[in-house]
Amino acid sequence: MKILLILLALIIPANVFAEQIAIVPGSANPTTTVFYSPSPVNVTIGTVVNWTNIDTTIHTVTNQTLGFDSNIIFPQKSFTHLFNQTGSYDYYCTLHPFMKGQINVQ
Ligand SMILES: [Cu+2]
Repeated sequence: MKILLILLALIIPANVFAEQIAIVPGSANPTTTVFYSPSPVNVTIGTVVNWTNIDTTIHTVTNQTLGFDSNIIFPQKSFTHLFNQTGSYDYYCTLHPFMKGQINVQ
């Protein structure tokens, strides 16, 4: 049993890929050109995407088909989502609908 747990501990982190996306300062301003950075992003199945809000106001990361929804992300807080199906996922901020991003899972 101990050996099995040790093996799992060794295997699981190796299969989890992580992608970092920043919600950039000034995103609440519609004249800003970049809201989520980077975007679009291409990732492989099994990637955990982590969005961190480095702006000074609240935002969300919401999939248009409600596949995922961060709810309110306060400044300096983050939201993660595991992508385990291929597809192109558009998302936006429900508070500032002009803020749009895209994740492509291959
Ligand atoms: Cu927002």
